[in-house]
Amino acid sequence: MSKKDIFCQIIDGEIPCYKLYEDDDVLAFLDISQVTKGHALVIPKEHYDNFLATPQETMHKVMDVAQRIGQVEIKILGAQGVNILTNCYEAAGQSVPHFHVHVIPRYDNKGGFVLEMHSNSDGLNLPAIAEEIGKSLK
Ligand code: DGP
Repeated sequence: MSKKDIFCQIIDGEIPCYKLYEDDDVLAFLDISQVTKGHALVIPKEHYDNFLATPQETMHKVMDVAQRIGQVEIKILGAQGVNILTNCYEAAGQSVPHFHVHVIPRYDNKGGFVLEMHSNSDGLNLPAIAEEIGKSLK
């Protein structure tokens, strides 16, 4: 049998966490590596490797809790903004292979999290790219 990932161990109570919310399908807790105060993780209790591999109904339940935590962090923690993100596969920075959504409150843009997206569109054929992706979504 393959080894349980760390979030399955948290769900099963084998590893402690600072729990924020729990229902039959979803668990939310503080990320052990707080990039800003209140950095939360939201996960499905059933194991799926990442967002892309998660059935729609479960994904919606996880995102619903992520939205509510973001709203609370603005209202109660005094955050000025929130980043909500999920990494899929190692190439995108995923280190725990169990679907999880980061909810990262932002305070005047201070803290340990810098999200930088640099424009890199030189030489790209945008109509062809849109056609290639779009035709698979029909
Ligand atoms: P990612 O890089 O997107 O796969 O994020 C994984 C996050 O999980 C990372 O920010 C640190 C957090 N993490 C790893 N191990 C534990 C743990 O044992 N407890 C908690 N609360 N968080 C953990």
